[in-house]
Amino acid sequence: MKIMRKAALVLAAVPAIVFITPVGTASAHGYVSSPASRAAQCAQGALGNSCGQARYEPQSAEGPKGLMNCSGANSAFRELDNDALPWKVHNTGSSLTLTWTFTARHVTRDYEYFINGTRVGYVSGNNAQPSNPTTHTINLGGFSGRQKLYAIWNIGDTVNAFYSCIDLNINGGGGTTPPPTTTTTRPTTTTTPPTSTTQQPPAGGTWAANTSYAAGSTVTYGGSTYRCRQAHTSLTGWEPPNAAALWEKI
Ligand SMILES: [Cu+2]
Repeated sequence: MKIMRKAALVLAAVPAIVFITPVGTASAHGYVSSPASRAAQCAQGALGNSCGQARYEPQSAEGPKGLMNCSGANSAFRELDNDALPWKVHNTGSSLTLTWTFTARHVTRDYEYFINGTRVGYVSGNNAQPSNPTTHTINLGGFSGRQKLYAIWNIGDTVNAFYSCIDLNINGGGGTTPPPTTTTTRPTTTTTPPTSTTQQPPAGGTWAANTSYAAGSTVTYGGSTYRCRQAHTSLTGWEPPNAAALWEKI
């Protein structure tokens, strides 16, 4: 009788351990909570069910360092990369204060902020644990109008980073930023034939890991051709068919 009771106790204890562990791990990370990043808006329920896992874990858009996207190329968070969703846009001047909320204060290498490929902010993490929350003020420089700010938290003791995207309207421009008008003054006397300046995306040959790809470049893989959606350095596992956030089949 005594042995039976012991066995029942052990059996009851095992599932509890099995289920508690993954939940604890999954909740551990961080995101930009203010101004509300795309993931924060998802967690607030602002986009209903169109957010995938970000609705429940805004802090978990984790991926390898060096990406330029909102999901960390993590397919459970791919909705964050969708510019067509009705993201709330935050109006700001050229100085922007952001708040990171952490559910685990990982040792931090640094924070990087990018707009359109330009790094507009950098804060060292001194390879220390950040305080929670952590606030940064960055200068958005010459950018105006509708912009997507990439906020990246680079972890100090893993290969990974956490990605947040914040949709901004800088300096009240509104709408989309018009492309800069090039005022080329041509001498009227010489009638030079127009040189054909067809912008052909650079052909990158066959896809390879550990290669830096620019947005718009093309590669072949498995007999298909793909166009790079956003600049990144490739890694094994990010083959074009596996990384829809990075590669578009053409
Ligand atoms: Cu974590």
